[in-house]
Amino acid sequence: MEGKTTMQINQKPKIGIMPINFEKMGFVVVREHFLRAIIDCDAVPIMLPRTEDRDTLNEFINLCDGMVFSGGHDVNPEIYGEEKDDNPEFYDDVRDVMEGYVIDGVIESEKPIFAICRGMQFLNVHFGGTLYTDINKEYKTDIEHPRDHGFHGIAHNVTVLKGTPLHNIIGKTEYGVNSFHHQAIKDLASPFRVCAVSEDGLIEGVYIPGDQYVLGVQWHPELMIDDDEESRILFDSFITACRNDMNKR
Ligand SMILES: [Mn+2]
Repeated sequence: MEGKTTMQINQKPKIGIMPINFEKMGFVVVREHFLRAIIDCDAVPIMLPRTEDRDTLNEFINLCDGMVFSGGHDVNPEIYGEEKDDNPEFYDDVRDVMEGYVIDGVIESEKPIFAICRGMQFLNVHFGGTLYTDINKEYKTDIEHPRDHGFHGIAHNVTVLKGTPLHNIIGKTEYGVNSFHHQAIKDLASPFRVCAVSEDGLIEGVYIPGDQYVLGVQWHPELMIDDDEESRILFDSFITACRNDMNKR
């Protein structure tokens, strides 16, 4: 194509995001904040289709340089041996199945993982951990974790544990976060270590030690990114890991 400007392709890391089922309207959706956060970090967001089809999911696992396991429906408690709440709208069995499959694929291919809220909870359950199905009923606390306080509002503080990747990334030991969850990690699955804890002792951040970037947070940094420096730094660290891995491949 001499004399013409060739479009540059395959320069930016491609970041997969789990879909959320919006059944009433026949849509699957992602929160727009994720798209903006990823584009702002000079990467390309790609929403996965909501499907259990393994061939399709394999294509996306291969295509993506990193994976965001985003928030969404509750994890079906039957997966960790508890009873379902009576509201079927809480759950998305297709997402539970596809997410488990994608986690295995991304772990096997050693690509970076950033898990948020439900994403972190599901990761823990997938590796054999358990959850509080409803914090309000099962955990004594004065903090309102399922709080309706707007996207940016700080609901509670977390203590970020020194020496953990999260502390290395954001460089703070006390940090204010939002909170939109009524499930929470109860028993931590064996590959994980805790990196953040809320004031009432709930696990709010986890990671897997080792070379692969696997980080989960219970809050929603994508919603705080416009006016919270640390949220931007968090996304940037994840995308940087994706870019570095991509360049090695
Ligand atoms: Mn919380």
